[in-house]
Amino acid sequence: MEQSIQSSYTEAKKLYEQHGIDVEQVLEQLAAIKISLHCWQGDDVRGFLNKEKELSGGIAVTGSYLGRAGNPEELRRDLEMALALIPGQHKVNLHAIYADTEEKVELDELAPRHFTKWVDWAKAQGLGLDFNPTCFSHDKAKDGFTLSHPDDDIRAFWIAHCKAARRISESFGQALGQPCVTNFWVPDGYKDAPIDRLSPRVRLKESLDEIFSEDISESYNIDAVESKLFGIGSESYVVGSHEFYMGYALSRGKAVCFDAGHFHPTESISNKLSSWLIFGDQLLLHVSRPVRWDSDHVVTLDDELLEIARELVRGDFLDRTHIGLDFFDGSINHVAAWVIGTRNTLKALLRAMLEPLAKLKQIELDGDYTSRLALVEEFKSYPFGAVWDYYCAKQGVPLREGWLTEVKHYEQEVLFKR
Ligand code: RNT
Ligand code: ZN
Repeated sequence: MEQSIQSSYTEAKKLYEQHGIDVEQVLEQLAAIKISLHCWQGDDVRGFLNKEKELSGGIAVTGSYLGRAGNPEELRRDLEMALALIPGQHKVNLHAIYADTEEKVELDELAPRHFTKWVDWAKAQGLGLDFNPTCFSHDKAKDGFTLSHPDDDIRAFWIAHCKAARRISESFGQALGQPCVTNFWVPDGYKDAPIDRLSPRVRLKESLDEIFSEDISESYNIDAVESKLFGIGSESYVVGSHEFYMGYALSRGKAVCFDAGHFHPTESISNKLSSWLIFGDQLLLHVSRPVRWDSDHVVTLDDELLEIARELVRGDFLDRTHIGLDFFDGSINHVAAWVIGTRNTLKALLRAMLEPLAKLKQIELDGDYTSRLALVEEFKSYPFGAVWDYYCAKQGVPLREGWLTEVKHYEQEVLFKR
């Protein structure tokens, strides 16, 4: 390791230690965290099953940056590139439409065999896998409804797809020796104010109960449900609202997925996590960045990301939290987007771990809010960057913006030649 990295780290460590922070232990804790990289950033949420289908479900990717992955091999290669530039051991999050198969297969017929290549790859790379049924970009989701559709046959199709998804997840969990988180998000909703808000919600509840009636061990698969306030075309009403899934997950022992972009623009998820985790057991995060709407921008190291990380650290929630990313920016290099978003998420966690928690908690209990504000603000300019650099060097990944040179090289040699 470069001498200056080591000496800056040693100096920084001394400063943190003055506040009782064990930096070595913090780095061990950080190394144990797995971030789930969402495969769909790599190809603008297209997938490989129905490539000709347009993205639907009220989500949108803008931008046409060259070089997005066009097949599973390219996507895996791009993920390998990104993962080589991110410290730690992580997971990859697949959507059902990313099946790697020559077979012409419908969503309700998908099976573990259609994902064998992904599993072999994950094993070889030492990665975990997470999974999602894809309840959009499909003819049967054209009118905006899936699991809550009034038509029995359409509902049955999506129920069969979601059941298939859980079996695939189970196979991932078994093969990789770590649980696969299956996240259920459906776009169902109305553009304009509905007359009947209740019936679609009752149907969604019944569909989910049917899907979850198949017993699958939690050591292989963990189910999560993701709410949303609105989408494009479902501005007035979304069936799977926050309250719906809070009730559902609590009564059924499921995890709740909080996506940072799925609430009112001035509402933030950081303030919700502690409430959920008093009553619920597990949490899934979709770390994302809404800009004026659920725009799914690449996450930056902003106040909300830091606040989310602080909540996880301060509440000691990391053991019960699955951290997934969910953004898709088609206007920049697809690999760089993963690297920026994941490194930022890790940096936010590191910064949160490097706060004098015991001291701050005591100060707050003593009612000394002046010191609370003063310390939190001063810690913002403590040398966490020196600790981050040391961590990257120790983990064998590029320091600071050094990763960008590698991405630019990869772009010239591989991505722009596609
Ligand atoms: C949509 C949800 C959902 C999707 C992915 C592709 O608003 O956030 O998580 O982004 O399933
Ligand atoms: Zn999401």
